[in-house]
Amino acid sequence: MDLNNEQDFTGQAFAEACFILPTYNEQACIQHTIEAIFEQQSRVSGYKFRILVVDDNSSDGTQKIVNGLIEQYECLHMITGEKVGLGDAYKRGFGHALSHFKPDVIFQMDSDGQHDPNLIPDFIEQIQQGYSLVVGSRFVKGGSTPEFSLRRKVISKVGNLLVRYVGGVSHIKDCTSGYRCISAAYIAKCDLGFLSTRGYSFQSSLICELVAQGAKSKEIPIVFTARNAGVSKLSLRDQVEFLLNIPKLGFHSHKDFVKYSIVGSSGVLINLGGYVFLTRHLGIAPEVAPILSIEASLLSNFLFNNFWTFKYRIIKSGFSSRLFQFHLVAGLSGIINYAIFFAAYTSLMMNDIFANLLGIGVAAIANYLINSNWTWKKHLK
Ligand SMILES: Nc1nc2c(ncn2[C@@H]2O[C@H](COP(=O)(O)OP(=O)(O)O)[C@@H](O)[C@H]2O)c(=O)[nH]1
Ligand SMILES: [Mg+2]
Repeated sequence: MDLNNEQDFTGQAFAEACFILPTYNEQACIQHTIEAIFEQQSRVSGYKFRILVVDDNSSDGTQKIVNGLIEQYECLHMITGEKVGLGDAYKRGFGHALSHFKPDVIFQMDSDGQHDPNLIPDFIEQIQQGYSLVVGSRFVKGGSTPEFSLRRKVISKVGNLLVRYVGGVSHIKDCTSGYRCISAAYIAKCDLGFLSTRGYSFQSSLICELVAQGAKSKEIPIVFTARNAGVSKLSLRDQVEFLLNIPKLGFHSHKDFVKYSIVGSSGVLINLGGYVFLTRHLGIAPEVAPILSIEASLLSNFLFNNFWTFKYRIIKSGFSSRLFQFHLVAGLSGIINYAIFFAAYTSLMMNDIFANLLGIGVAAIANYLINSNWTWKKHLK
C-alpha cells in the first residue's frame, strides 16, 4: 500500500485510517464510541486515526457532544446535513473524507457501541495482508448476532442470500454488515451515485460495487452485540427498499445486459430464419426443423455471449462446462416461461398473449441473471 507522505515524530511514514461514524440521535453512545476508537490508536503501528462524524441534524444534542470532543481531539471532525438515510450519510461522509483528507483506508462503523473497537487492529492487519475490503462478519465461524430476534435473524439471512447470489458476491457471507475497513482507492473508484440512499440496501450495493471494481475481500468474525443505549433507526421502509434494490444489483452491469439482449434478439432471428431455411429450402419436416433451429440459435447465442458480452470476464470454468450450463439455463427458462404463462392464464384469467409475454419477460430476466452469475461468473482473484 502507498503510504501518505506524512511522518510521525520518529520520521517514519504512516498511513491514515479514517473512521466514518454516522449518527442520528446517538447522544448516549457517541462519546464512548469516539474515545474507544482513539484508544485503539496505540495498538496499531503505522496508522494515524481520524474520525469523521456524519450527523443528520440529530435533535438530541449529539452534535453538542461531538463539538465538545472536537476541542479535545485534533483528528475529530463532523459534517452535518438533512436526514435522508444511512446510505446518503455515508455517501456524504466518503465524499468529504476523500476530498478533505488523504485516507488510505476508510472504516465504516456504527456509533452505538454495537461494533467492538477492540477489533480495529485485526481489520488493519488484513489490509496489511493485501486485502482491500475487510468485512466484520456475523455469519462466518466465530461471528454471531446474540441480540437478534428470530424475525430479524431470518430477514438478515434471507436478505444476505439474495444479495450474494443476485449481486455476484456469493463469496461474502455478510453483505449487510456495517463494520468494514475498505481501501480508500476502491471507494474512490466506486460510482457512488449508483448506490442506494437507505440503510441495508446501501451496505449491500456498496459491497457489490466494491467487488465489481476488483476489491479483494476478507471476512473476520464479529459479535454484533446490543446497543449501548438508544434505539435502532433502521425501519421497515429500509427493509422494503432493501428488497426492491435486489434486482438492481443484478442489473448493475447494465452494459452486459444490453449486449445480452442484443444477442438474445439475434437468436430469435437465427431461430426463425433457420426454421424457414430448413423447411423451405432443405425440405425438412416442420416437426423436426425447430429442434435444429432452436439449437442453432442457442449455439450462436452462446458463442456471441462468450466471445463478446462476457469476453472481459475472467472465468474459472471451461468452455464445454459453460456450454452445458448455458443449455441447462435455457431449459430452466423454458420451464419458468411455461409455469408463469400457465399460472397467469389459468389462475389469474389473464389474456393468453399477455400471459405469455409475462412468462417470456420473467424467463428472460431469470435467464440473464443466472447466466451472468453462474455460467459466466467472474473469477475473483
Ligand atoms: N447520519 C445518519 N446516521 C444514521 C441514519 N440512520 C441510522 N444512522 C446511524 O447508523 C448506525 C446504525 O444504525 P442503527 O439504527 O443502529 O441500525 P441497526 O444497528 O441495524 O439497528 C447508527 O450509528 C445510527 O445512528 C441516518 O439516516 N443518518
Ligand atoms: Mg445499531
